[in-house]
Amino acid sequence: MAVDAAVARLGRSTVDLLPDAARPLLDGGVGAGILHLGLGAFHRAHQAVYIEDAIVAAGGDWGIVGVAPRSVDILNALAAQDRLYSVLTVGPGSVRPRTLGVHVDLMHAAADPLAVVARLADPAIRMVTLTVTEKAYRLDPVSGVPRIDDEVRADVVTDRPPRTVPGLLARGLLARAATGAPIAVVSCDNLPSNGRRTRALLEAALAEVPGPAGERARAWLDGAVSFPGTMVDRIVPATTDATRASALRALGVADLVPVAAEPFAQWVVEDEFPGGRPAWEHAGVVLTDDARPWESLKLRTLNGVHSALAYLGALAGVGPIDEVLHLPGIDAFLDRLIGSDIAPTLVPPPGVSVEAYGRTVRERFANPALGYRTLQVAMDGSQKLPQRLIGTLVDRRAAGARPVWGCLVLAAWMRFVRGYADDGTALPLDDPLADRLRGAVSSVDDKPSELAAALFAIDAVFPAELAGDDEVRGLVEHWLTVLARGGVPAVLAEVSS
Ligand code: CS2
Repeated sequence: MAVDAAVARLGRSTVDLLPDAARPLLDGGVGAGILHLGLGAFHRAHQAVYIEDAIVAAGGDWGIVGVAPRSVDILNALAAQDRLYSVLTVGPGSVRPRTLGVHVDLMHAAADPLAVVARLADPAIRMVTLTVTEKAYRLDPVSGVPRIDDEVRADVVTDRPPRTVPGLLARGLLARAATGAPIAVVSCDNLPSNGRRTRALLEAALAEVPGPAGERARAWLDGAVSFPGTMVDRIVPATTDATRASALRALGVADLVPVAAEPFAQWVVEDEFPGGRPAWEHAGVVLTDDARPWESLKLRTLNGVHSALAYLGALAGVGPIDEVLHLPGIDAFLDRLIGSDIAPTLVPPPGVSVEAYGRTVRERFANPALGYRTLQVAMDGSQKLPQRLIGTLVDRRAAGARPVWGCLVLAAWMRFVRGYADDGTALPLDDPLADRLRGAVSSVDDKPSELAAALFAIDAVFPAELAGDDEVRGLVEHWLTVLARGGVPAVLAEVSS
């Protein structure tokens, strides 16, 4: 959307034009305390809101230094708006706008990584938060073990400006170790045990650093750096022109970087912050000493079901996630997927039932105002499926069960990777392993057993025990056969029969 010259643009000088309920709650006088990496929509509608709410409730210099790792578009737009943007909370027929003003500074890591490294060493910064997506951690997706490849190693052991996220963080921590100031590194990405994995990643990166500087950094990391695990949850679709038009209607001024989000939000955080933290107990954050039961519940149920809807929907030619829920038979399928395959693998947090959680999740997905696209959820499947689905399948097999419905989801992903919807329309494959995945399927003919064999052979996605499991192979081939014969309607008809 171009900015119409006749329409005022959101900024500190135009806040008086906003409806009262949408005026920023902070006036910009807050000091920086958090450096956040990843300025995407999710961060702006999730952590930023909780951080701002805590500052509004109880004060504290916890303003956010927002760092864009690569793309500069959001950063430039935010800068032109005095770092203000709106969050539109959307429900069926309702839009509630709010203007956030918690970002106190902006930086572009790709343009000046060394400035970010220096900022990480600034003792005023007492927390780093991350929304960089699964792939940026460069973990082995199957085992979750860090992979320190040549690029990360060069980032850490040379003086060159770092190019990778692990390299940037490790260099920042190295610089900070020299000051001795404590800090918390908080992953807000959808990875299991995200805190523990981030710690393992940075330990592995710093293990590359030779000499006394390396030794000092490792000892400091051990004693003064925490990696609290978190479960983050809010459905936040990518911003589109429709979001910008809706922001203009709701605000009366133009916002080029608004975010639309569902009413529900949840943040469960392990309460381990050696440099202090915002007063999140006043902002609705659940503080705990172990976030893992929440993480597994959310990853396997919410994200697992989201991916199931994404692949089935994309194959059926459905754009928005909420419309996938209208496919005949989908309810029966989700009941079985959650009840028979997912729930038995989980030990949910006290007082929470997986089935009830699953029902809430389905109601949230049904929100027609969100317009979340199946293709958005479908992207990066090789990085997402291990924690969303494959872990569930492995656990069910270890318990001697046949995960029939989970295997249907796997078959849908395989057919999605093959690249065509049920009606023959080409489907894009947006995935860091796209070349490998497409390469594997391009040479096989359409026989389900060959398609399955080609993809199960990719050890960056499938653990050996699953790839070599004839029972699982048989179930996946069965569903691929039904998909080839009659597409998604045939599969869903068989579920209910
Ligand atoms: C989604 C998530 O795009 C996706 O992969 O499953 O972004 C999901 O909307 C969030 O995790 C909800 O908290």
